Amino acid sequence: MALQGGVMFLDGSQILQELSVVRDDKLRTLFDDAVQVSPTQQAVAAQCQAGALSLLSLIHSPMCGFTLPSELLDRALVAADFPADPTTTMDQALFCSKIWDLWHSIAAVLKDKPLVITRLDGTSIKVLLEDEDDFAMLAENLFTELDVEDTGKISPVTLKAALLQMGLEMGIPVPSATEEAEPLISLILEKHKAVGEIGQAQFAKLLQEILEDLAEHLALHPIAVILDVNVNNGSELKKLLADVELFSKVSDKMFDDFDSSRDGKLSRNELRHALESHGEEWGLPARETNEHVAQLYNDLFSACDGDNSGEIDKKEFQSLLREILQVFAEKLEKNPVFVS
Ligand SMILES: [Ca+2]
Ligand SMILES: [Ca+2]
Repeated sequence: MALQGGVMFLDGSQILQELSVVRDDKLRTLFDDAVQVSPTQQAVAAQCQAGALSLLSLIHSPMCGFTLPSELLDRALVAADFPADPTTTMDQALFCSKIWDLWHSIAAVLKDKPLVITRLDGTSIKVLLEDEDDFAMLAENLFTELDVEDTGKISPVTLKAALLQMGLEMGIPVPSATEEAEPLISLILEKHKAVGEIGQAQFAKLLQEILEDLAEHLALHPIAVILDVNVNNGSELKKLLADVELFSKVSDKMFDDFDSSRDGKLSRNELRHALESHGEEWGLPARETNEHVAQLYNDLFSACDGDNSGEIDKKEFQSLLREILQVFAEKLEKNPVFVS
């Protein structure tokens, strides 16, 4: 599992790796568990999904308490042709093979749309508390913001708002990121309940106690949260490249846009105009910048004009575009780009 700056990158390869060592008897045990939980045959299928999830525990992930987003699981269930009807009965062999398919589907879905996960284990909260000046400043700012009427007193219920405002960035589990946040925060706030309105000093003291408690709890029971970032790992590009028909369409559409004379050929000028008109959005240097850049544009034309006819036809354009996009796809696979 790739660790990048405290985040984990779940792209399905971890599941495939673990599945390669899962033995049949593990799957059969899952079936037995499912039957035991619900002895009736009809209920077995309903338990299959739970069984499938419990396979997560077989996948030795350092992430504690991580569950797949239901939307992702639903996609995988459909892809694996997993019986959606809870009255479907499955025997052991079918159950095992379906679970197996489901996990491969989950890996495939993750490959398409990897998840970026971070682990809240109280470390960042502790770091924050260690620096007394920083913490005092934070508490003061939060208090000022919450004291909207500027009375110097706030209701203790606003402590929750303070925590939410600190948010994931400071290592606080928030309900928008994890289901575990709400009960945990309620539990801890309940322990540090204040009566009546509180002033700034008391607010800072309470907040510190709450954070200490929260950090301690997270250290014992870390929570994995999915970060709201998209990952471009080149898989979309690869799909485009693999789909010959679609790729042709995309390439021809681009070609037609570039071919202003509509003669089905790109002249040197047409390619130059096309690149220049998109230059800024693509981050290309202007052709006039210097001789070296002008040469680059010439070289690109020559590279594209495979038969040296002085013009680029659709086929030549397509093969160059393919080459360029392939390089992008490979680079993105090695170094995915995170987009917030
Ligand atoms: Ca033309
Ligand atoms: Ca040519």
